[in-house]
Amino acid sequence: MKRIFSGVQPTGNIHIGNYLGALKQFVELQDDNDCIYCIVDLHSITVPQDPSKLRENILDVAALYLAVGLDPKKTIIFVQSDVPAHSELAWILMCNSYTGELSRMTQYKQKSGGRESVPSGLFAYPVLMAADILLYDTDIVPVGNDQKQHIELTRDIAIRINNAYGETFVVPDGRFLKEGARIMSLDDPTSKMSKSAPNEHSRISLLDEPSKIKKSIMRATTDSEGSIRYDVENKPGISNLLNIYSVFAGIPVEKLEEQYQGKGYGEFKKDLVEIVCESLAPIKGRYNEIRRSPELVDILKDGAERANSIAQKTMERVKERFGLGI
Ligand code: ATP
Ligand code: LTN
Repeated sequence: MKRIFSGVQPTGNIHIGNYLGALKQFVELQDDNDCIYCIVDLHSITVPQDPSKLRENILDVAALYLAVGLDPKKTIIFVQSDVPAHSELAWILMCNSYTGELSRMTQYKQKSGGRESVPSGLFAYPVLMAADILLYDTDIVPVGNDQKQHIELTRDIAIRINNAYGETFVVPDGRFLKEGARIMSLDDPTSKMSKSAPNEHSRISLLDEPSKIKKSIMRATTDSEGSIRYDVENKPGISNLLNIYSVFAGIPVEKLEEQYQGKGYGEFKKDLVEIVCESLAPIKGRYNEIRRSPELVDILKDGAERANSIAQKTMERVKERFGLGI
């Protein structure tokens, strides 16, 4: 049994990129592994959040975790700030990471660019992520491609501390899906689909209405060539749609290319609308049921208790290695 850990920020608009890159893997892994899935609220406050909205967003993600198929009997589901050891370990890791390596993180460069003042938390964000992972002796971290650099940093910090203080942390590996790892924006297929992009038609959120999904897909940027062919460099729009189709329908991209040979973008997009709507409808149905259920908070409380007891053990070990406390 491998230990699996991953997290999603409670920042609203969970989209099919988050689903295909991360959540879908979470579900696949839960039967044969020891899985812990977190709602990383401390990460979300690296940019300002409305407090009452944040709490709602936390419950939204928790309900979505369950709606996509996570089973709280098989996995631990909890909120990051309910386990104080995340912040505690992050400090210790911060003392063992360098400003040089943190300033090379592309997500930091993108998120801090153009700001007059940059919160230190935004800079330290990947160290908190490393703490999340190392706290649970994680073997595997299922994430989208955009997190590759953060996983590398986590490994570097773990190896560095193991070398300096003796075996302290398990060195984790990332797990990235071939097709869903990087779903691109529908209006600009050269940038990744994102929760925060201003154009709502750039993404498909898991709870979107079918009419909105139809509009977003029918408007999606393609090219003028007219043939349905996978070629990321020259045809990023169609390649992205082929990827989305392939993962939702479980049909390899090559098969889809054959199936749509000689057919137009309109027909392809219409079929894609149907596949996406059909796949998301049951998730939405379950979400509506779970979100209102009082059981949701109980699941998170139970998850936090179980996570806390694992985290405490790691902290004892870490403090002992570092000579901290009495
Ligand atoms: P966004 O950039 O959309 O605001 P995020 O990556 O900052 O989202 P999270 O909600 O924490 O924030 O991401 C959850 C998971 O979804 C992560 O594993 C991330 O790698 C993955 N993910 C995010 N966007 C995509 C995408 N476009 N394609 C595939 N995976 C993605
Ligand atoms: N940084 C990630 C979210 C995240 C995470 C984690 C993912 C925070 N802590 C631990 C995996 C493991 C993001 O922005 N998507």
